[in-house]
Amino acid sequence: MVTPAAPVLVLNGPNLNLLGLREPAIYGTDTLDTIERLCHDTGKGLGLRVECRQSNHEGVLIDAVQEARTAHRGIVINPAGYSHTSVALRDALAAVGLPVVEVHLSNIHRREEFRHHSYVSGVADAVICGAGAHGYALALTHLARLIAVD
Ligand code: CA2
Repeated sequence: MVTPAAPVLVLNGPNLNLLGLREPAIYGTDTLDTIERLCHDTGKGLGLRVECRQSNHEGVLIDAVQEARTAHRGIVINPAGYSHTSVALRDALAAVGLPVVEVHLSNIHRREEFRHHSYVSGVADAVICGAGAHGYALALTHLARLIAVD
């Protein structure tokens, strides 16, 4: 029997479960559910199986990254607020040994100063920000290239 290729992980951080319900001027009107469907559809077109997870808890995100080491082929992550605070999440991503693409819906560089720095960016293979929900499709497309050359 041929073992099916492992999926890629799309990991969303704190408060992204509120997408579409508040702050549409900044984050758009798409819900997390819509974004996850976009990821599954984009993955299908790229020949990638996609698994999506969201958590509001730093430790749960870190556990998901650690588990991805053996269960997934790559990670697309929107660390949300933890981008700007979490050395622990950065350390987990640095150790995972998989291609990582960081995505942000908004252009974090056009926003408040405290959002300009992401701890995750220094360990990500690529960073996409400001493209809204489409950024996830771009991130998966790039992840597929990184996996292909691996
Ligand atoms: O632009 C992004 O994707 C962010 O990662 C979103 C984070 C923010 O802390 C980052 O600086 C940039 C916030 C996600 C919170 O999303 C909400 C959505 C609707 C209502 C309230 C929060």
